[in-house]
Amino acid sequence: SPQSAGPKTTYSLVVVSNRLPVDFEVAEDGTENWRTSPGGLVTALEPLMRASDGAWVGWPGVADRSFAPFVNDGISIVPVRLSGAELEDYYEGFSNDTIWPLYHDVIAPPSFHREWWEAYVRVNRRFAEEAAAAASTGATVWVHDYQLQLVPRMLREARPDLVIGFFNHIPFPSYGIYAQLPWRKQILDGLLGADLIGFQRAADAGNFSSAVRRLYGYPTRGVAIDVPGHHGVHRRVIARHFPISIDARSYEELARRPDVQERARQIRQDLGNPNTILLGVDRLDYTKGIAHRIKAFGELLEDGSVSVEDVTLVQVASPSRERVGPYIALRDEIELAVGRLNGDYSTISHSAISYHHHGYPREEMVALYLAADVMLVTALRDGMNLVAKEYVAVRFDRDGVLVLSEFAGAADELKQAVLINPHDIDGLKAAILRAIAMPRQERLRRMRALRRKVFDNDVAAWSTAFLRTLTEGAAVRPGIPDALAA
Ligand code: GDG
Repeated sequence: SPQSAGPKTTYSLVVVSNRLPVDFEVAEDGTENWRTSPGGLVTALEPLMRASDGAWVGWPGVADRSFAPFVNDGISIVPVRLSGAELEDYYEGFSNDTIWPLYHDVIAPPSFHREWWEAYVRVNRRFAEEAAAAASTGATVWVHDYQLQLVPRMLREARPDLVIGFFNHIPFPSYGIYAQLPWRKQILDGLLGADLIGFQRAADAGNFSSAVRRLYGYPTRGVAIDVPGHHGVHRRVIARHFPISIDARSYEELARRPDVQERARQIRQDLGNPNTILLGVDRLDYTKGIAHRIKAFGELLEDGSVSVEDVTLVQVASPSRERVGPYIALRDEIELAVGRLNGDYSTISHSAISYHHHGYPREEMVALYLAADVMLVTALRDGMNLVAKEYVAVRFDRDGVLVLSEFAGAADELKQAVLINPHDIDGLKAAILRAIAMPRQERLRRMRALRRKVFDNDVAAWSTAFLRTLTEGAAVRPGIPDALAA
């Protein structure tokens, strides 16, 4: 087991996120253990946390269980307890059925329930208390995502000595949409407790600043917001974009492995050797535009532009939020559409859509990316979309075409992709046909440019830029005694 006892009690860098980088699991035979979930965030922060004596505060993935802090793989883990009822109200309710749909431009209608909000406040307070207890004097605390927007303010009240950063992984909506939120002022105030608030796109940061102006009237200048504090001393809060990325090199390394390449060949063969493999990889989420993609592909089959012998769509829809109402309805909708298309067009030897409601190991995902001639990212709204970047990182052969929604944050950087508006089904169909027929020279030219973008701004560059801006800003922050800002 990678864990060992005896962690120290305070740390100079504390990361706070809803989920820990480790999950507590109980197997069917009752055995219990910790499993590392190797996300990009962990990969990016691991070296920094080891070097600077860090701790990670978060929920371990099971309700109604308390765990003592422990060390896993050199990182101190501080588990936060959630009850089953809190999980329903704070996480499935307020986080995933109020904030998530609202911040994704109300693609699904957000539900507003006062008891969900109360649970959100209560759970945010618990995270803030755990983080405050784990942080040494003058420590840097980095809070992540929409589940924990009240934590920065709560932390600042308890610990004015701390340097506090917040990163929002999802979009921040325009004021007209944000204004629907009954607790719109409280959420802004919660976020403004941070010294630095990071967003995926410049437009998200702009939306946030304009909500602050509209609801609080605080003056903003560029990325700086002047927040009145105690005794007439103003704090300068920075709200700007830091587009997140992936550990590009590790994806390329996987793609270069002979067994992964062999698996990619096998996939193509098992699909009946079509000329073109189209691929979609998403959590099964209504923000990802899976239905739009299937509709466009279905019309291409219907009007005879493509045939199932020539083109197969592989769709991985990994299970997600399966107890939240709109997600249950979405699954039915998608699977009805897939079933219809396959019923109408598949032959014994060739499927129209090869559909998979599964999570796969990363090796299998990389083999799928390698096998795919065209990657379809058709999100209706997406903070960034890491799948687009992973596809690019994997294609060391510089081949493959990325079709990318303008509404994904990634479109700000990945301009050499074939950019589409997923609501425009005719435009999407034309883009798919264009991608299928794109000459090799053009594919190579575009992919080379895309790869430069992704490798130049990998996830290590992202976290370094965020933390440098956070700590450098804190050193010159007005209103904080130098001794604390050092
Ligand atoms: C949020 C924001 C933002 C998916 N299925 C499997 C699997 N995945 C992996 C992908 C990718 C990740 O999950 C999904 O990341 P995305 O960025 O595409 O989307 P969200 O989950 O919605 O993430 C998003 C992100 O936060 C980071 O800030 O980019 O906009 O919504 O890495 O590869 N991985 C494996 N098996 C699967 O079946 N192994």
